[in-house]
Amino acid sequence: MGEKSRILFDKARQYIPGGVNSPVRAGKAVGVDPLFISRAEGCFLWDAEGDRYIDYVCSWGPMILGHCHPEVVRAIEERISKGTSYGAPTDLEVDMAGIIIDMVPSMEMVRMVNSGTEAAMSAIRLARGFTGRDKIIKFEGCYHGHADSLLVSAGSGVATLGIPGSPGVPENVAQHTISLSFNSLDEVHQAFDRFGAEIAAVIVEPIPGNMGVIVPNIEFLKGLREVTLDNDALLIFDEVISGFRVGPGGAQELYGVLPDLTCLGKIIGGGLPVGAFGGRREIMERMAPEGDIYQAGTLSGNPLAMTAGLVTLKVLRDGDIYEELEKKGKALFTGLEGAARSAGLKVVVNRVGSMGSLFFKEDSVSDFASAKKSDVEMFKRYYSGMLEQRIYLAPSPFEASFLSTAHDEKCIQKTIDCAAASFRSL
Ligand code: KE4
Repeated sequence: MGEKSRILFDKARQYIPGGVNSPVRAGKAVGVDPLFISRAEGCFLWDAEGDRYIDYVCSWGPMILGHCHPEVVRAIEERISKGTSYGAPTDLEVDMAGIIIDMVPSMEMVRMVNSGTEAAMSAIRLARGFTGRDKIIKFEGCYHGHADSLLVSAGSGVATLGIPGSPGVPENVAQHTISLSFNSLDEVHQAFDRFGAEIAAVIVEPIPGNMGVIVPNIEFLKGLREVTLDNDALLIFDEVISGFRVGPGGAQELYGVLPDLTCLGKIIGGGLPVGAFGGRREIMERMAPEGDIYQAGTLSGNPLAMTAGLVTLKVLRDGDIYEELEKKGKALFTGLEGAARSAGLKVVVNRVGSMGSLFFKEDSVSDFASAKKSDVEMFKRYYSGMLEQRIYLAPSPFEASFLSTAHDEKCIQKTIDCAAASFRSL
């Protein structure tokens, strides 16, 4: 870490808990203090020292077109002269809702919010209000933001009631959440056998990105659709990461499984704060002011954020960038896997399109239990080795790396070469 970042971090810790406005940025999972970033362009970040890094965090997913995409920048520059926020509806929100509904197969109506947390929290409240039921099922290792109902760890046994995942989450809130193993349909059936008529919804990241990337068993996703339909419960896909990342219609289009509600975020803001939730019309019409289920937001549908998001989604809709991202994702992760094997290391690489993770582990990683068995200490050494060579990875073994359209062959090859050097030093 450079001197300027160190000074800034020392000062930040006096004013901000942990010196950061979101915990994972502090780098505790890898034992490395954070770089303070001064600017970004394309696939590059520059830290406070002015050193340039190849960026695979991409703001945790949003920057699929790279930083400072010219069309996005130009659109924001033009829009800002019209004001930043009105607290009143604009044509931009109509256009944004329209393009999201066009692109996401299950969407008939959508409500804009300001974060993925808000999207998931609102979708849960809507599911509970619509079904009149209180319990929800989530999966260990899946993260849906920090709303109380979703900061819950698994109970003692399969299909038992959840326990608070953080101080401040009341027991009586956690007990409405059942946390099961991803990719395990048996556990889901056991939970429905036990609590069926009380379960409002199942919420799942169809392609988990918060335990590292897990490639879903498609039969698992199809099974979730079936069991929720059989029990009059709703299926909620949290596509805050996978939405518009793995294809124009997200994981639901890729795998052909249509949920009742979808949570979105990250990419739809083009780097500005945006979330959204939506789905079947008969469900969404229960939202105030049309219906009786309340949710609100001062800056929801903010004109600048809509501008950045609209331009981003139009480029994704009208360009043929997903084939390019698939090629780049495959080149990078195949290269990393080959470099690790050449260094005699056993690694598991999980990838879907331009999102992927590398685990230091011999056999597969298909859920949180297997992800946690990977060698985290070795990941820390790999992470530091890459950072020293100015490759900026997510500071946790349980996060995804992302490519953008701005990552070119030269950067990808440099990254593979740096990884080879890092692997040899492990
Ligand atoms: P936000 O409230 O951070 O916008 O979104 C919450 C959220 C919801 N659903 C999924 C699938 C998510 O991945 C997230 C947020 N992702 C984390 C890291 N993977 C954001 C990084 C952070 O927490 O600082």
